[in-house]
Amino acid sequence: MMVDILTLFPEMFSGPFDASIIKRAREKGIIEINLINIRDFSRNKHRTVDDTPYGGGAGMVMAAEPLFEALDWIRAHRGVPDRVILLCPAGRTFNQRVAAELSRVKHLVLICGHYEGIDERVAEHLVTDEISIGDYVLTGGELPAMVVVDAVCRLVPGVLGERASALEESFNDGLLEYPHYTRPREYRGYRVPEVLLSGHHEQIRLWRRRQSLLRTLASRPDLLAGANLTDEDRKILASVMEEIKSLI
Ligand code: 4GX
Repeated sequence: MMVDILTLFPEMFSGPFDASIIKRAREKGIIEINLINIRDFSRNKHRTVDDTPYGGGAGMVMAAEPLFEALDWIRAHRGVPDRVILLCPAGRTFNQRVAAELSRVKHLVLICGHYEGIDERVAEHLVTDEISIGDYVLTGGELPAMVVVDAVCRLVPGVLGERASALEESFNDGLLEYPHYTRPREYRGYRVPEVLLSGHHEQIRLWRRRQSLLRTLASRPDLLAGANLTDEDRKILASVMEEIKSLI
């Protein structure tokens, strides 16, 4: 997969994309991430990329020209991208389903906006998708771009190890994770649940599934509606509900 990121601050990306899993995926050539400075496509002598808004008002607006020029350059040198994504508060909210969808294409372009916003002609004639990472206001589109690239790239085949990606496929069925423990079995008097030390694989599986269901019910009940529940899960949940009824 190729990801071209259009930004005024390419240096912001060095940390997250040069460590851990994304670093290894880039080294292996599974993903190629290119940082493109929008300022390089400004045609005026001061290399400006923003201007005052038509109609007046406070603040500055990112001009259309450098972004259209940058997209022309991308099309000429790297081919026509599958998606041109603008990170902005008005976009559809990013989630795992959107990440999975984007992980199946070959070439993404992400545009990171600044100031009060971008000349509307960019959204109208250049952008295919507008994405928001959530309802809060950031200073620019760079952090959202990092979030999107991280979540998308880990789903590209070969980026995670075989074990991790098998887990990703089959496992939690839209539920929260069960709690994890490692050595020692007792730390400052805090003990690891006995069942995990028992070696009874079936009991451990049931305990973990019940923990996933309990956690989801307690912290994110909204997820249960979209979860992939088995008959066994429904039985576990029914017994949990009976237990709650007996308490009240
Ligand atoms: N999820 N922001 C972008 C500037 C801007 C405004 C309009 C394009 C159009 C955000 C978010 C977010 C603040 C990034 C405004 N760019 N982006 N920026 N939340 O708050 O994606």
